[in-house]
Amino acid sequence: MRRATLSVVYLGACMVVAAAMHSVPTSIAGSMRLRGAGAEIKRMTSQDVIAVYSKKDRLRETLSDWMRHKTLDDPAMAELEQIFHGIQSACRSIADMVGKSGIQDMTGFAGTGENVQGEEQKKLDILSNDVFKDKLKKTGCIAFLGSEEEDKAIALKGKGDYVAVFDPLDGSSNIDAAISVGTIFGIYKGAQGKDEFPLQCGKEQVAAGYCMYSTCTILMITVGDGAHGFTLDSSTGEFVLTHPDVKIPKRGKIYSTNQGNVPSWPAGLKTYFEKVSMGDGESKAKYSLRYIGSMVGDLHRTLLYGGLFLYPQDAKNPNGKLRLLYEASPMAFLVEQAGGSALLGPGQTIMDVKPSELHQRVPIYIGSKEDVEEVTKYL
Ligand code: FDP
Repeated sequence: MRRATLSVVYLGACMVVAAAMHSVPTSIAGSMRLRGAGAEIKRMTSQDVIAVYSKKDRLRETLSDWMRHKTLDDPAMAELEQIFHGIQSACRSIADMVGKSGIQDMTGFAGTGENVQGEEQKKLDILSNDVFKDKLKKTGCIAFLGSEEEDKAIALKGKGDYVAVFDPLDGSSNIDAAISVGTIFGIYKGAQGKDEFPLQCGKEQVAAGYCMYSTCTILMITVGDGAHGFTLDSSTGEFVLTHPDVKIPKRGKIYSTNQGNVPSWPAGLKTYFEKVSMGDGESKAKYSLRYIGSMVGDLHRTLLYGGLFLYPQDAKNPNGKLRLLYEASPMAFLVEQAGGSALLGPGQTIMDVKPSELHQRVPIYIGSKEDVEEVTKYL
């Protein structure tokens, strides 16, 4: 074999060994091999490969590290750190179930009939609910749980002062078509000494977030100091910081809604959509419609690209469709932390609404500040 060919073989072997020993993604190893296979062959050692990989990926901060640092700065965060440990673990399991649902007979309806929301439960709704409840219970820090899939709030025997509300698998009507779905959660304090689930408004939340199960699994969270996104690295099982301190653009060019409901919406909204889609709104930009029909997916895009997500009141749902406690309020907290806004009407912030019951619904207009202000002028 010629010397140059031998070097290529040697380099390739290093990549394979390094990839196997240190989980170097084959894409990285591959791109290095291709670059080396040009006219001038550069000999790289496995140490070189590891150095590149370590710098770029291995040394990224994980969610566990991030929460640890928070607790080191403020020991009062210790229980919240435990809660996030449970949330991460639940989200990993749900991501795994969602990914395998098609091959493990976990798609379709559970056959349990409708839940308290009047919606038929999917198998994965039930499984995800069980996982999320179990992982939160095991933290020992939570006194009450409220879930979309449970008729009533659950009182736990733990001594904690925390309350967790969640929708374990939002957007589950999409699941059989392998479209993005997600988990949404909000965390409150103030349970100690209470016999009943304490209903609190969104601004009392101490943490909130969502986990999106899509082409990758992303956990977007806030503990009140910005919105931060962590992506699941499936080779290590860790959520790594990929979206630090997300800021939503002040204005976008996308609106996201079920436009099929326009005829039964407040009349002004029809005018709003006509204007922005013609480039005749306040920004003079021509808007596009993007609607997945899965709140977590639609909100994630809105957070990153800017624009507006809305689910208004309509003839069928006079108070809107989305639930205040475990959909609207956690998303409002996150979006506000990213510099956006979440209203249920002109000047009425979602975070200020005092809930009257666990499954209460609210209309929602959420996203870029200027877009939310503009659309609510039409109500
Ligand atoms: P789903 O019913 O599939 O669980 O809250 C429920 C939700 O999805 C949201 O994720 C989504 O934004 C909305 O309902 C979709 O509702 P429409 O089908 O009425 O558009």
